[in-house]
Amino acid sequence: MDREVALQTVKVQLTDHRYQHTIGVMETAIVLAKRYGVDVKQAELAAIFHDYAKFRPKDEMKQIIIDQGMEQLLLEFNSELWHAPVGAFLVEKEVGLKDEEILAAIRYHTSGRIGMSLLDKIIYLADYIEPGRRFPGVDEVRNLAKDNLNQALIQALKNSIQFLMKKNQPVYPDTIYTYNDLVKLGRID
Ligand code: DGI
Ligand code: FE
Ligand code: FE
Repeated sequence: MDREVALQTVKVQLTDHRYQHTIGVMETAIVLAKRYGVDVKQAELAAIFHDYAKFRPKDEMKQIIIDQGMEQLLLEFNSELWHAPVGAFLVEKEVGLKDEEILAAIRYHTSGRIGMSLLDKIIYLADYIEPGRRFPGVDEVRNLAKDNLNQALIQALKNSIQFLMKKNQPVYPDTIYTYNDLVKLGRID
């Protein structure tokens, strides 16, 4: 799918602010894809559609999670987590995009997953470090992303988990599993 067609398709689903974020994620994902040898077209499309379902009503997302037999545990956690798997479903159904690797990167862009693909990692990180993001610790992750994708990801996950814990919020298990998976990967023993 052509970039301009994809952008027009997603623009009507989003607020202006979220569309600008999407452009930032796309540009960042392309830089990371070139740096780490990932297909640039896949990174571009996954980035463009990653927040496709962000503004769907909660009731609609909940029904999709139930009807499609998605992980029901999602329903017990923050509804902010829902737009990722629901987005992957809707991008296939409504946009007709069928590339499973792109759909997986969309599906796991909020929670992460054990065994993240390079494309998953690039979308997760691009979402976290795109130029519009301003929060404590983001510059450290931006710098790490220049030469160590896994270290950057570990730092981003650590920040997110700490952020949730500081607010006494529950942490979705997959986010912790992803963190553990990557930390174990880096161990020598
Ligand atoms: O959709 P975006 O705002 O661009 O970013 P995102 O898809 O990474 O969504 C992150 C939001 O999800 C953020 O407000 C924190 C919230 N959240 C709630 N519980 C969890 C969580 N994020 C993660 N990774 N894990 C959680 O358990
Ligand atoms: Fe998102
Ligand atoms: Fe996003």
